[in-house]
Amino acid sequence: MTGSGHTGLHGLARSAPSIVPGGPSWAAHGTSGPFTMDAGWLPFHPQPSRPRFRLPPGSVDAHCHVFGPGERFPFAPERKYTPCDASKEKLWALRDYLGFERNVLVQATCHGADNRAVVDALRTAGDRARGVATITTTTTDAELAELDAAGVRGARFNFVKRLVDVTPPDVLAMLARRIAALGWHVVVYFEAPDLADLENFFRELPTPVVVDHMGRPDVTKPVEGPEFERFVQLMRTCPRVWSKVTCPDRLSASGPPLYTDFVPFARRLVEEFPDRVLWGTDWPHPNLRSHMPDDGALVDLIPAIAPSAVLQRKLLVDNPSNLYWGRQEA
Ligand code: 0GY
Repeated sequence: MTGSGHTGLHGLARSAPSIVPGGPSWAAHGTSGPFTMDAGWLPFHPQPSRPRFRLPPGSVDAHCHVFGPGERFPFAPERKYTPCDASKEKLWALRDYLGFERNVLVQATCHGADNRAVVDALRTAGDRARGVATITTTTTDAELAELDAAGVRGARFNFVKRLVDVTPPDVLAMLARRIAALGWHVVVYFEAPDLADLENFFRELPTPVVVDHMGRPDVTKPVEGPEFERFVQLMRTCPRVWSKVTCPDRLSASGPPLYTDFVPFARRLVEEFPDRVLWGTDWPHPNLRSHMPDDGALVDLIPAIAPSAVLQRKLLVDNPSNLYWGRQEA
């Protein structure tokens, strides 16, 4: 056999397309199929830095998404936004590049309750990924079993009005009872001003309740102030409530790379509830307006919110392992 495949006819270097973040195939290339990404959409970072912080072995990126690709996994007609494609291959490349070993894929609202893109990704990842799905009253028991077999361990209830048409609480309560029987949990996404109306509903859910992005506090307010105190009280009084200490890029007003206003909020939860916190990149970071974060810099923020090796191990390894990989298989 002649040639290595790396040298072109004229002796010029012909590098294979690279899916390494920062390589030629890594960057976002719009949206495939009959879709056009929204005007002003910020695609994921084209060249994330390699983190200086060394993640502990077994670390889990416990909040990330796949989008499409649209030509293979169409976006839902009821979606509120059309993103750029963000494939499972790119997510796995980011996982390896940053130093994670596993992922938890969260169904994004642009795919509605069509979980095929997540399920496809879970099937290729095997034991290296778990998922959180969106289900409705039309989801059958057979479909729940299929999701479970693929690695889904939770259902997401979304209360953010710019993302979804809200589902009535009695419907959600009924869905929660169905998934409780499978040993799944509920993931909830809401904004801090809505917690007062929602917290009784959360307290009565029959499963663990995992809150996305700390319930979206306004981090320009004091960390000991009444808004965040309400959320801390919920976690204190309801031991089934967990929180993701995620999304400095979404919550911070002070901005990158240090996100100084976000840090005390996340650190407070990590220190007070070390066994009920999760961390994730939120790649590919939908609906950002101010900037697109460098995923490597997000990883480098972890020691600021989890200052000891013990806290880091709980946040990145033990907690997600218990919640997503802990179920004893028959
Ligand atoms: C996130 C946050 C957002 C979007 C979604 O499912 C989604 O569309 O979660 C957002 O726009 O705040 O967690 O990715």
